[in-house]
Amino acid sequence: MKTALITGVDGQDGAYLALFLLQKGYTVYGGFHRPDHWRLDKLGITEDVRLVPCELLEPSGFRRLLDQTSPDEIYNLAALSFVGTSFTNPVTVAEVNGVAVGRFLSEITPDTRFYQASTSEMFGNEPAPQSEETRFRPRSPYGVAKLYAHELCRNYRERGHQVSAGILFNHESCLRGREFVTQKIATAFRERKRIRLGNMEARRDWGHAWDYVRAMWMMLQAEPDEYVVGTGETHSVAEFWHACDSYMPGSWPAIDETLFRPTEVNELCADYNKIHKALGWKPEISFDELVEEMLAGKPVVSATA
Ligand code: GDR
Repeated sequence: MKTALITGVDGQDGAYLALFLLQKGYTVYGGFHRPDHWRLDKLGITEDVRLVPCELLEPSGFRRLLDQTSPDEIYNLAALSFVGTSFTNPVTVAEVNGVAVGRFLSEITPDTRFYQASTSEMFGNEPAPQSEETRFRPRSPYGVAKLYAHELCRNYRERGHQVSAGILFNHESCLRGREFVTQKIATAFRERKRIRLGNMEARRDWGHAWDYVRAMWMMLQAEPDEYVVGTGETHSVAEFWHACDSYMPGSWPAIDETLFRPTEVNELCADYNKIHKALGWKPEISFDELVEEMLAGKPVVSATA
């Protein structure tokens, strides 16, 4: 039986990945920062995950975590994930999303399989569709910090370590935090409230997180590499709003200039050919199914489903 350590187990991806790995028979350790296990509760797996405190900014924290858990596979999902606030706290974001990854990598043996959560934010405004060949030009402190970690992972891989990185495009579900635009919109529809939004012309490639945790696992079963993961479809924020509106009518949002980002990423759309050809991965949950789930507020998968 294999043992996996997931940092950031309380986040959307951490919770889904824990469920996925438990279903595969893994012993799953879940690193958490502040205990907030509502997603694990919702998936019905809180009792099955071995929860361990994980302090990313504490230099000896990783060593302790590794000694405690002896993992075959590590999925490093812990991060400050909201791009919007990274503009006002660039230093903390650099420490958590960048430097801490270096601390982790320097503690593991070359044969430990390590997955790093990289992001399409690293592409900035490079023309869509973006692939592994696209130049990185991040437009936020969040993207800059993630790019540092991404390049460090590449360096460790070139030195013979089993380090892979998934360049994941936006991925959502009903477990998404309310600060992200899809959940903000879906919640407004569910609660029949009018909200304020920023740039509704921004375009994103929105997939379902359940499909994306499968891609993470597939990467760690193969030769270490980096892969773009997305759907190849792009929609504007306004289109996401209209998709919700077609299921249940809502009130058109007020536009709030203070919610615009100082530097925006205009259009993201994944060219996921590499992972499809090399590992056979493709998304299985459609945009419409995603919207339906988010409006219903109930996960399509769970331990009891
Ligand atoms: P993103 O997701 O920044 O792409 O990062 P987010 O949902 O925050 O923004 C998507 C787009 O919507 C526009 N927008 C708004 N965004 C938010 N949050 N709130 C609003 O009111 C609003 N109005 C318009 C934004 O300007 C943006 O263009 C997500 C995160 O999960 C990252 O951690 C991850 O790395 C990337 O996806 C891939």
